[in-house]
Amino acid sequence: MHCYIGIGSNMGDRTKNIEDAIKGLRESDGIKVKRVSKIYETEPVGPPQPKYLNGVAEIETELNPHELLSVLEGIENAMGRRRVVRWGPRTIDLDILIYGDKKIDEPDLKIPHPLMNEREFVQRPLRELL
Ligand code: GSY
Repeated sequence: MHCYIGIGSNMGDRTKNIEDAIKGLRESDGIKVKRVSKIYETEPVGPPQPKYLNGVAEIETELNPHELLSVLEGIENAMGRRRVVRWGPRTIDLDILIYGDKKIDEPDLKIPHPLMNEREFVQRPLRELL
């Protein structure tokens, strides 16, 4: 399936975090990274916090949406992400934005990502790849 993954970081070495996350995607079974957008520095949306680096990766995957989510969470956890403050700063954030033309509305997984059309930090890199 053809998918788009949102990537963001605003803690620590943001550039390295983004690179490590993309490396994590490349090394994951069942995922092929096709293209990566430019990485943009963006103003934080939500509570006051440091600026983000944001980008989007286009992937092909054999994984179903829940398996893909679990791989993304595995990469986040391996990179030391802790879910402390909702909408707060994070080392790395990986979101499934689009999974083919599939629509899912479950408590733990909503596809397409419900806020992606309102977020310029998602739209700008995504436009490059669509
Ligand atoms: O939703 C992802 C985390 N996040 C971001 C982000 O990735 N970029 C920007 N610019 N602001 C954000 N606020 C939150 S929460």
